[in-house]
Amino acid sequence: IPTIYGDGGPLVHIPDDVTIPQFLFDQHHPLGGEALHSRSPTYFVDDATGRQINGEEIRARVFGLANALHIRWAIGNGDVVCIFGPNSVDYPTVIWATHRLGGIFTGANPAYTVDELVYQIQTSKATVLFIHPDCLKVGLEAARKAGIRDDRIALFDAVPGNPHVTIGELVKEGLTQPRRYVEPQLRPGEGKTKVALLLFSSGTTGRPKAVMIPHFAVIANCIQMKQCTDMRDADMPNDQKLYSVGDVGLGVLPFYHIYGFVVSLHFFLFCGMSLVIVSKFNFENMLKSIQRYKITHLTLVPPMVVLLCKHPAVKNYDLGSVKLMACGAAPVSAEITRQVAQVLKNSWIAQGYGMTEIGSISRFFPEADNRVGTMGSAGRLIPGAACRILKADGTWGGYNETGHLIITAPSIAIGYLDNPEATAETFKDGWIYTGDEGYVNEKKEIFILDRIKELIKVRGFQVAPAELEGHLLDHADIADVCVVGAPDDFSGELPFAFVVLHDNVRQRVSKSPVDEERLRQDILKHVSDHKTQYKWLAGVEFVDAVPKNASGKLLRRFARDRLKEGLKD
Ligand code: 4UV
Repeated sequence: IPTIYGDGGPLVHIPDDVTIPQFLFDQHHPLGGEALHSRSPTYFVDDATGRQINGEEIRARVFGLANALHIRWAIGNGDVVCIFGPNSVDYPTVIWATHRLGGIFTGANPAYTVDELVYQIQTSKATVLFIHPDCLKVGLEAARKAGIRDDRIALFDAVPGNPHVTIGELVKEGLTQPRRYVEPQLRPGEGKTKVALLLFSSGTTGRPKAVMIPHFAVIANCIQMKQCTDMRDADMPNDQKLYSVGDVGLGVLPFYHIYGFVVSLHFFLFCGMSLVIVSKFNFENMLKSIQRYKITHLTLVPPMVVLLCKHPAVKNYDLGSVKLMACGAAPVSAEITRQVAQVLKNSWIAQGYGMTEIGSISRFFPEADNRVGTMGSAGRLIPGAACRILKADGTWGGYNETGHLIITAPSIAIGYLDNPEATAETFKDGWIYTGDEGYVNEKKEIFILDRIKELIKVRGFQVAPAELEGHLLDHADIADVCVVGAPDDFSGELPFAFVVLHDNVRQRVSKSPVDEERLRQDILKHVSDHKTQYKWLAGVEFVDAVPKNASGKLLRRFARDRLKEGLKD
């Protein structure tokens, strides 16, 4: 089978007998991590307060929290700890303390509704919940419904009148007692099977599933990305290196998503960078932070890049410190790429393509005379990754041939938790069937042309059509439904529903435009009452039927074609 390999191989050694925090803080790897040991650099800066936290403090906090989690709740091998909150300087402490005990981290979107959080807690089998004060009400209600014991809830910060223990108290408790836990040591190879985190993805079809990501995958991804940039930096003078110790990254992408988790958090630290941690995205605040902290690396999603091009406030800030802007998680147009290069005049403009099931797949390899790479490309396949092209006729293609992108890398996940059927569909013989259609040119640049899986991407977030369809079918008036992504300039896509009403309802509303509009509003509300905002429907169209194949599978292309026609009828 023709296979296209990422440039810059062969890969250096990837340790397979350590956990993520052991790799970052306890080991000396030839490619990086030196800065984490040799001095006490600032790891994190709290964007809101300017508070700086250095490596020594983080290590102490991780130890204290791990000790307390063990003493209080006997957290150990395989136990799942859920974080429900935005990025914060304590967020990584919870992750690494969990890992030090052999536990597993799962992070939920802080904007989730009770139902959505209950689903994540139950699917991941979390038994401990850390809640940020901003999402206390939803967090507590979901914990009760999902069966998390009230004495296994901790808060990021104290809330007046609330009795739950805080991270600060736990850390103190753990630090004032002798070490009680024994940190599990992995056998050679065990890093590949030991799950570190459960992040959610709907894969090619169906509802969101917990992706089992092992320690080795995250470690491998950091090494792959570092090897790829080191190759280029080797010949560069110090002031032109892409990643240098002392650089400052913007930590605005959520740590509960693979992009923020591997790139902003772990990879940046591995490079010896500091991270400015932003809990709430606000565009003007972001501009202020770039200027205030002289941020050198931006890791963004397309709507943020669109704002950089179009927002009137941009001209009021000095963004000259930025030397690398990376955008990923959804497509960004060539026009926007061109425009943002005018805004960030000192910066390389990069695109990356990734997936929860693999992590980072491609990145931009800067070339001396070209700041933006090849227009329209999602970056070059990184060292260690390999790609095969499955063409529509079922045969395998080579360079420049379009087809389904089938990808492997040392960073691939193990599969979906408790879901062998979905795992078998996406993970085949060590290869991931990405559900993306595209091609790769001789420079190993990937071009994504279309998505053949069911997924909708709103501002980089996953929306599973099956989740919304299942919820819409609970509405008393709806007989059948098909949800697809409608193109949107800012968000990339927005969910749109084609709805088949029960006969009696259809007869009733077809006589009265007012009744029809009222029902449409009611359906929109049915979603907005139960789902977080980025899943809200942009519109509802009533149709007589949604086409299905003989086995009852929705033929979504009809809906997409209909949207393209502009719903003319
Ligand atoms: O599972 P997920 O939500 O994962 C992501 C991950 C994005 C990353 C991760 C690490 C990086 O270094 C980086 O640059 C980006 O989004 O959704 C996976 C699907 O999102 C679409 C594509 O359909 C994936 O299967 N997607 C992700 N990146 C791009 C993209 C892109 N650059 N262009 C087009 N589609």
